[in-house]
Amino acid sequence: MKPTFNALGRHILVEFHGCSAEVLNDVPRIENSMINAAKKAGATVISSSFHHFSPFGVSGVVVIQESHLAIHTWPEYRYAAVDLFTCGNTVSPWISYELLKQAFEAENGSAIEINRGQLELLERSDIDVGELRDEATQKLMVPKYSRSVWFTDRDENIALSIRHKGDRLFWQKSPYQSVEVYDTFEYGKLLAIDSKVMCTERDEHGYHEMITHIPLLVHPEAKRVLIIGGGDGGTAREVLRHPHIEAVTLVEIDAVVIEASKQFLPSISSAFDHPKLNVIVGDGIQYLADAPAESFDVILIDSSDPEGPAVGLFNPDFYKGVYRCLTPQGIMVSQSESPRFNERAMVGLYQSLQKIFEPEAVHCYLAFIATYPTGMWSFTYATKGGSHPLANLDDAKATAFAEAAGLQYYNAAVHRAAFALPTFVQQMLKG
Ligand code: SPD
Repeated sequence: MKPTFNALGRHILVEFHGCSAEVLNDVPRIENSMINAAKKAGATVISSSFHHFSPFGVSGVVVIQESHLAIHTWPEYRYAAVDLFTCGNTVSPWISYELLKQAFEAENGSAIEINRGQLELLERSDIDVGELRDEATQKLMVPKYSRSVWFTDRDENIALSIRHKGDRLFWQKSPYQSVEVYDTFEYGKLLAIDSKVMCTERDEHGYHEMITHIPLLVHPEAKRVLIIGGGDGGTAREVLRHPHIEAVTLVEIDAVVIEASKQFLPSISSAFDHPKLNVIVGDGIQYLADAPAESFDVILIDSSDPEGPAVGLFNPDFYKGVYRCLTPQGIMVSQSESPRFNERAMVGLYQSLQKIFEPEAVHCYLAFIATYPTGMWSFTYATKGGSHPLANLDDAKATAFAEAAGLQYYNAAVHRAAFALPTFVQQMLKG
């Protein structure tokens, strides 16, 4: 059918009401829907750029050879504002309209169409633009499809965004949380829980080496290790590098985290079949409550952030159980969030542990984790029998271990330096 408009372009301004709030907050889903809507309408997609807004909403644009499709969403109002702007008569923007209405599960859609560059108001020049194009410009004109889609880990005030390849490799809502895997450009595969980065292939080493080797190179003779959380397997992999360890128990509440990691993060989950590793899918809090006293030499709390199922892993009662289950020379380390991203959790845990262990038996240390918001991450170390994390370190042994194991972050100097806290962190911990 011949187009009825007599203009250079068609601009359709769309209002979608009563949409699914969940869909409107989902960056990859919106990007995929917009690209699909552009393609099905007959457009040639050149690039896309989509970001998450804090605390809610997505903003993005799909550039097409025939102009663009743009969107901004307000999930809290179940509302999306969409612009469909197409030039020429080869694209049918109303097809995009219908597809997006379905994709966003909109109860109502309305739109107005404006003709842009009405021909009766324009005067065509004689210049043949084609003659003005040199060879280099012509090469640039060949459309090359590129996507700019971002995963964002944020709270109300701070966010970290990482660009990924656009598709979500894994997404499952378990009974506890939402588990996702993305393929990022700079950090390899990324595992996220409830939209927070848990680990990435490229910089997981800092976190997993520091939560593990600090206590294991200080404890005189650890044999039995308990990991609470750690469903990606990275901490277990590091623990099992120590040949004197006889048994490792890993208690992860969410089987979906283990499955996603086994499927998409093989370098991190590589120890799951190790004969010394006993994996229990269950509640770590209950497990510890039922465990015999003095049953572990080292306990590592490799939790997600204190939301959802991990809230209890920041509770003082849980750490009373940790204390009870440690052997007399036992050491525990817990991931304790970022001084800037979650000061309350970090300081709260430190102060609770000082009450449960002796005040001088508790030490905070830091590591640089580029893919966690602010990049500065803390761990809290507590010892039952007085093993000081620096006085009890044998540097030569730590160096030999780190070299033989081919570690990427931990070494004896980093071990010592990690306990040197910036003044503002010292002040936070003093309360
Ligand atoms: N905000 C990120 C906190 C994640 C801490 N645990 C990560 C699990 C990696 N094994």
